[in-house]
Amino acid sequence: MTNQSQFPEGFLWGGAIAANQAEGSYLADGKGLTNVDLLPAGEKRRAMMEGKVDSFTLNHENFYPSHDAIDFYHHYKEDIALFAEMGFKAFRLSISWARIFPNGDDEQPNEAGLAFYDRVFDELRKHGIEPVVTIAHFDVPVSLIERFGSWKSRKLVDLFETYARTIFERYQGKVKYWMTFNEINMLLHLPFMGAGIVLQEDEDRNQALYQAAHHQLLASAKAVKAAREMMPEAQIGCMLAAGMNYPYSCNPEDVWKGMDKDRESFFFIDVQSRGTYPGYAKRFFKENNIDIQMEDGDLELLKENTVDYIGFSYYSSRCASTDPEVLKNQTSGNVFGSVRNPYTKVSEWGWTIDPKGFRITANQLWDRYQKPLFVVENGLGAVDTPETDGTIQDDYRIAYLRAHFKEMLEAIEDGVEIIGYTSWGPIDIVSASTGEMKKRYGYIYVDRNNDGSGTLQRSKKKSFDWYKEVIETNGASLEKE
Ligand code: BGP
Repeated sequence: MTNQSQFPEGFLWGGAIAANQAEGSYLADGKGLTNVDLLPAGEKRRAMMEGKVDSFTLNHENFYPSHDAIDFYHHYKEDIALFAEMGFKAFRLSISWARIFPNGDDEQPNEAGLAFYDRVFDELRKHGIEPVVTIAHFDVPVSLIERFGSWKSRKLVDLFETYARTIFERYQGKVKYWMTFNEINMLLHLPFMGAGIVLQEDEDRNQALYQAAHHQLLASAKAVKAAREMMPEAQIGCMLAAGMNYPYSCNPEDVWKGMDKDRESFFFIDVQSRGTYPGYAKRFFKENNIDIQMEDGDLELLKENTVDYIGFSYYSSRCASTDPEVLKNQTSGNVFGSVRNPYTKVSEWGWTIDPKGFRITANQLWDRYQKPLFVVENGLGAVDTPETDGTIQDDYRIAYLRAHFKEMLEAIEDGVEIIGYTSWGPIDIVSASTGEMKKRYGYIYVDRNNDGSGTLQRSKKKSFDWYKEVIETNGASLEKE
């Protein structure tokens, strides 16, 4: 790092959560049930997230972590005050579709749901914190899944547009930064968790998923169009689960495989940001007998309504190999498994830790799209054990974040335009992939355990003051460490 390196003025430091992982109150004030509310903790979770779902009713033998989560629904004032104390400039949260339209297609929006987010946005504004809103962070009203098959159906495109227009109308003036679908590429990996899609055993998986992807891409473009019409000041982006696939070796076969794997994710952003279906996708569709049903005007809609910025999450880089021996050695990392990289460490959950990969990925996205980037998720999921005096000495988290911040600064020095950074789970929340509370990302500890026990009391970890200083000095404090 050079002496001159610094984060741009007005850099949006903050944190990010999702409705279903934080709010709890899963049926309060008229909210409808969502796909995520059906995901139990424990062994059954994974298969359901992947699309193997045989019932849409709750089973009282299961524990469902989203139902109460950390009760942000009632603790939001206290939590936002703590974020303000850390000096947050931005806070990313999602709106739960089913709080606004409990069945997804109700005649009228649910006023109590709308009023909740009004209260949250007003509280953020009171503290000078810019809300960054994800319109859909994985959740779909169950009613739409049961009646239409969720995003497999084109019906959802217009219903999503109505939902988006409703919240734009209500919150314009309060919210400037919007994002359409969280980690849109998750649809290919965890279709039920990511998009409410159930797959039958005899169903052509690719056909179903890419048709659903087309519907989400249309819905995203319609939301962009509506945002432009209704809120000329707004910035609306897409959101990618990012992390480059390195070729495991310089064997050209491995290099090609890495590129191919990256394109599996870039496909979505290529459409959302460049506005056209890329040639490699058309070839993939042809070779796999995928026939995307389109209507007149679809391609124009996509072309004319591209995003303003690229939001992305970065937790891990990945490795691609064609060598069967190498392929045996796998590791996880934000859901997408990958060959284990011998040069990097992994977290307690097996996620690759690769700060340099953050710089590489940011450069890769910038080179490809030439649009401002917004890092809307990054962080370390770890077990935190309170000391006897109740303090939490999370030096491992500080080390992870420090290394990533330094690489983010390098990317900025490389010329990459990054407008902000919201770390994942600034307050401990439920893990999306495992449903655990034990996998913690926060600067703020929440006394809640995997089985739902605990007082929900909030307390500051060591990283709280550390992040506060980073924000206060706009990153200059990193120089002295
Ligand atoms: C991303 C999701 C988040 C979040 C994060 C961490 O995929 O957008 O919702 O949870 O990953 O994952 P986990 O909670 O499984 O540790």
